[in-house]
Amino acid sequence: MSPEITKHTMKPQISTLRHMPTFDRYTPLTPNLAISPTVSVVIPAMNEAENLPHVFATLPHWIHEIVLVDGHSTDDTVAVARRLRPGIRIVQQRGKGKGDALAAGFAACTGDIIVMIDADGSTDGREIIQFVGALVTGADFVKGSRYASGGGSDDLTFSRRLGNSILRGLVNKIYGTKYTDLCYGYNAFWARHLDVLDLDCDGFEVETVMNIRAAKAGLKVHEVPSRERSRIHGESNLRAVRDGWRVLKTIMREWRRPVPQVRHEPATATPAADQGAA
Ligand SMILES: Nc1nc2c(ncn2[C@@H]2O[C@H](COP(=O)(O)OP(=O)(O)OP(=O)(O)O)[C@@H](O)[C@H]2O)c(=O)[nH]1
Ligand SMILES: [Mg+2]
Repeated sequence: MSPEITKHTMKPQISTLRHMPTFDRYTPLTPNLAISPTVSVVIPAMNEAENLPHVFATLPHWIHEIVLVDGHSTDDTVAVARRLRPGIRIVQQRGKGKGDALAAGFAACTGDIIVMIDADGSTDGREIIQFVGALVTGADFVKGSRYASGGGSDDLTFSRRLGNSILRGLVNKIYGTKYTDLCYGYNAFWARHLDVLDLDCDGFEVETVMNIRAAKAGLKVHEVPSRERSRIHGESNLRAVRDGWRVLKTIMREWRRPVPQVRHEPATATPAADQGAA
């Protein structure tokens, strides 16, 4: 490295330092990493009382809030959630479906970052740090991917794999994306992008809507590998043909939808705003 470059990179970045949050705003996640944004976790849950202890046991201690969206459960979902986490925020969804539940949960969040995970024990809260890590280092929207290297699924049957692969291929072709997964319930994003996502769908097409709108708006989308387990107790609410058809109609409908406007990063510098020293 030439002496000039060394000198240049050693300069303190005054403009960045000026916008750094004060020390007390940082939450340590590991001995090597502390972040200033707060993290909300949204969990849609319909009759998942038996699974909640497993799900909550994987959630990291540094989460700012858990928002559980109850889908008119007829079991003890809400009571179990309150017993396990007395500080939990419960949102009762008004309508029906996972999309409707997530929209209600997102609207109730107070964190800077929103992570969505399932309540059936299939998604592991210990992966949240990877989603958050990608966001604080530059991503706007982070997709969990079961097909990325290091990811996987115990839950995908042959027909679901085939359906997901056809629908994903269609999205990549139409919207110019390079997604390796499409219909997966583990995702995270900066809360300021909620306007871009502008959720207005009811069912399991919700992840497709989010993925397409993020791409159309030009958000920086990263994928992180994720390992999906089979649900622990209870039965799936997904109906492959019905919901696959809904996803297909969504892919076509979104094509004609106007491109949403992105809200840019505020002046407070995160590493995302760090343009580098050179
Ligand atoms: N609040 C609410 N949650 C829902 C609704 N439908 C599904 N969920 C939750 O959304 C998550 C995903 O639903 P699942 O039934 O597991 O569907 P899936 O993961 O696509 O299907 P499987 O792979 O078979 O488990 C779970 O936490 C459900 O409890 C709903 O109408 N309202
Ligand atoms: Mg599931």
